[in-house]
Amino acid sequence: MEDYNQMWTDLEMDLERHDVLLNALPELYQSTYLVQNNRPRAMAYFDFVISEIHGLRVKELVEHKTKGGKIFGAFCVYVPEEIIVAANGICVGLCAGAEISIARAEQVLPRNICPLIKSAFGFKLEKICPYFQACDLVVGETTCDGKKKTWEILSDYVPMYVMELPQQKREVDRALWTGELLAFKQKVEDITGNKITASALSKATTLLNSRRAALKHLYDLRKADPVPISGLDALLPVQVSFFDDPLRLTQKVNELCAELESRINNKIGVTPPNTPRILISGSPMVIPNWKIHSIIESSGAVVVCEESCTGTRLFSSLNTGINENDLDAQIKFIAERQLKTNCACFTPNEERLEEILDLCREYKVDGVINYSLSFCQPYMLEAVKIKKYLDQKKIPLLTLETDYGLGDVEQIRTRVQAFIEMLSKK
Ligand code: BJ8
Repeated sequence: MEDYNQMWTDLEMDLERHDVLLNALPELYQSTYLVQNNRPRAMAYFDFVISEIHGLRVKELVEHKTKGGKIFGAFCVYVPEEIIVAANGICVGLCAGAEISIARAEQVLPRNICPLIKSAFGFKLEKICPYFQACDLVVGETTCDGKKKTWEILSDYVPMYVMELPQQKREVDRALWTGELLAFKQKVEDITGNKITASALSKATTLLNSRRAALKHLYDLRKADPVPISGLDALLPVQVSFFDDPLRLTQKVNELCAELESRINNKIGVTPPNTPRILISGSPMVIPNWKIHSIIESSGAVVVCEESCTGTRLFSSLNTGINENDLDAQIKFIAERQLKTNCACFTPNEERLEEILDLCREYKVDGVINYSLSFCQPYMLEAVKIKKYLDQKKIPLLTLETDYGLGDVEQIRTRVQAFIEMLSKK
């Protein structure tokens, strides 16, 4: 591996703490990913990305900056990447899934907020995330209270811009969100110095639509029985898509899909027939948060779908309204596409219940595991409605709440094993 110390130093990182973070990853990856049998060959690219997680891609970001390009950090799929790309910017996801930075974050933030927020905030405080360090602007949004109030504090450390996301989907909310997109477009133009044209926006939309379509194709292939890829392996391209080059990621996912198609044609699966098929629904799972998949798949079941922003919510609808000549119409279409993303921050959110049921049927799911990060109120509270709804549909549900620590792994494993055993007897 290339020596990136100079690059990290230039990004004003804390190299000692960063070493602690990076040194822990290979062992975790080995014991979670590389021990799996019968992995698709095309996963080699994603293994490589993980081995270079703070290297090659960051180097590309730095090169982009050297040429005058700007980097935007985001924490939510509601941040319109199309607008950033149309201004020749690069958007990277800054949500974090590692426990190492949480203690430092808790010196500033209250302890009882979700680990995703604390982990990311701690990354900035500790200066151990080169993606964070490379950002020219960090874009927050008013989704859950934890994020919303953290942005006020984070703005002491990094230039921030906050988008006001409505929590309902009425006409007035659509108008508000469209206005927010227009204001954001102006901000992106100011930061990059590039005017966003209708043609640039349509090109950016086409590019990101192709990434969404590739990921959707990957998920569609998981509907096969036997399933041609493990849940762990399928999750990784989604997680990587938050920071990798969109065009390259799309090509690599398409290569993976081609291999999976051939597996399906030859009836090659990663698990034996009748392995219980699980849908995970809930909070996002960010690298290196592979805990629940790992427990499920080492307990005799297979994860066939994630109803999550690191899953189907990332690509649930494509932006079909590309009008090369009309910028305002395109912005409206982006808003429409985004507002089909059923985050638990919306109320009411009946569409999400229906979406979960549809996914259960499409993926021939035996049971649902509702996953909430600790203190993630939107997803924990929505689990109450999901339980009632799935009970009526006679779909078994297990509800889990956990953080990034490994202290509860055995306790969760016991519950997951009992759930899978129950599914196997049905
Ligand atoms: S659209 S899911 S990416 S907000 S886990 S920080 S909700 S307390 S991440 Fe999300 Fe956008 Fe919604 Fe998707 Fe808060 Fe929950 Fe933490 Fe969360």
